[in-house]
Amino acid sequence: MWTRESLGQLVKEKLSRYLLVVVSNREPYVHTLAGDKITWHQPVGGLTEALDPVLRSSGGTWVAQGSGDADRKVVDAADRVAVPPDRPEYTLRRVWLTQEEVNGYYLGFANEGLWPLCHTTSVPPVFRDGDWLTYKKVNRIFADAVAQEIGGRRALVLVQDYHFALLASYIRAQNPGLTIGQFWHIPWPSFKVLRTCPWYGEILAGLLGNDLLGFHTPSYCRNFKESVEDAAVNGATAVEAFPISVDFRKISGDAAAPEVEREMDSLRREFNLEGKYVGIGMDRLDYTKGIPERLQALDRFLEDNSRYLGRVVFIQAGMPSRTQVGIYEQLDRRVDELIRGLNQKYGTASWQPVIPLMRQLTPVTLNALRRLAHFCVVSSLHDGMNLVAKEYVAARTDDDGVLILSKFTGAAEELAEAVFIDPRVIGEFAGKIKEAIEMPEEERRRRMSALRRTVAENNIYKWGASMLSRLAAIAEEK
Ligand code: GDG
Repeated sequence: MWTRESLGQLVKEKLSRYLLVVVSNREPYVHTLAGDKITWHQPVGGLTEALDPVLRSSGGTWVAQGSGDADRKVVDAADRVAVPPDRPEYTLRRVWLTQEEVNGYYLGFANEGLWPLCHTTSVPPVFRDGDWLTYKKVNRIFADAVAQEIGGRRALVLVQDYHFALLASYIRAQNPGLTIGQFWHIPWPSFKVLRTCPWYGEILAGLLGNDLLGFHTPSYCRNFKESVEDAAVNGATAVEAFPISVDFRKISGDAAAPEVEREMDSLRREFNLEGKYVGIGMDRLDYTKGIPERLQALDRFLEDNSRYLGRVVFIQAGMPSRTQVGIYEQLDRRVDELIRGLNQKYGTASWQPVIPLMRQLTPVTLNALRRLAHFCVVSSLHDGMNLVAKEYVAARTDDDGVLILSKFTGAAEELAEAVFIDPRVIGEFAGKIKEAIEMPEEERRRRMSALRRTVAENNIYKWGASMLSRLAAIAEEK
């Protein structure tokens, strides 16, 4: 079983001759001003949760966009700061972008173009030439920062995600001998869908600048290889599946802490949860996560099963995200309306079926919610992996709780003992909520222990170790 220690060992044995450079849009630590004091936090999102433990084991440099209002105050003359700020283990190199650059590259091309292109939902991608030019420009800015960090050293570069489709080829143009890998955290579409992007040829060629390209599942790898074939572009990139995961041991340990139990008590009191069946949904507010569908299924469940009125409470937690993009604003409003509608339709003076918790929650509260929940709903319409599902499993040290999981998540390929749903088939989905609530204890325990074994073994350190050993092996062959 891979652990933080064994990954650290692997890094020492195989990577000590190299500087490890990770590149992502979002930084793993953000510094902000609170009055005249500087504070810091780790932002929400699967990517940071997944990669910080890897760099903390390996040391090295993480290159990312500076986004906090105190970020510039804490960097040195070369825009570097040691992190984690309270116990430095590696270097964060911040890249500064103008608002116009962020609009075109991040909000525009990455989030209004590539995100909907790669996720098959009903939201169409928007492709503006101006956004594309800015995306290329920002990929060049990051390539220059990476080159500066590396200098003349031997390095392994690990690029993250769809914000940097062109980065590997730009880095390679400056430094042909480097070993570069990239992990694409979202699905890869079929060629029929991909070619609706006017610049798909350049995107494929850019990604083929990598020595190694990772996706969560074999089916995304297949889609990519077929795209390369159908588009008749060439490259010698190894394309392989590396299913991402969570720090199972840490979450299990943290979830069992006494302060989590105190928080569970206080949530029980605050929301009157005693004696109720508690369900949770816990997502970044994104249209790919199937949140309206989940609320509709809950509505149908209550409509069909009136004996559960007053006995089930669903807590929808999670942060609004990408709020500058119009479609996200619309989603926030729709979720809000659906929740209000449900509470008006069924609520009484002493009971509301849905409790919205749309604010930044601490890890203690998140773990308390996971432990309180008889069932957790992950209803994505399409999701590269989904870490929420794995975190729920990791927190259930009591071997209890039911995971209701959309079959359109990468996680569904690993978590075989979940209760599977097609989130668009509302009647069936409602039936699965009932099934989860009524599942006999013995079956819940059998399923949860099996899920826990899977996530314990296929943890974040295994993900990091497999990608890094592949990359190191490629570097050795050069
Ligand atoms: C992308 C891919 C892939 C959520 N709400 C709060 C909060 N969270 C945390 C969760 C989890 C993370 O955010 C979300 O991770 P996901 O994997 O579910 O989803 P994306 O953000 O869409 O991530 C996804 C992932 O990349 C990794 O490759 O799995 O498929 O779409 O860790 O717990 N955390 C806090 N407050 C919240 O309100 N603190």
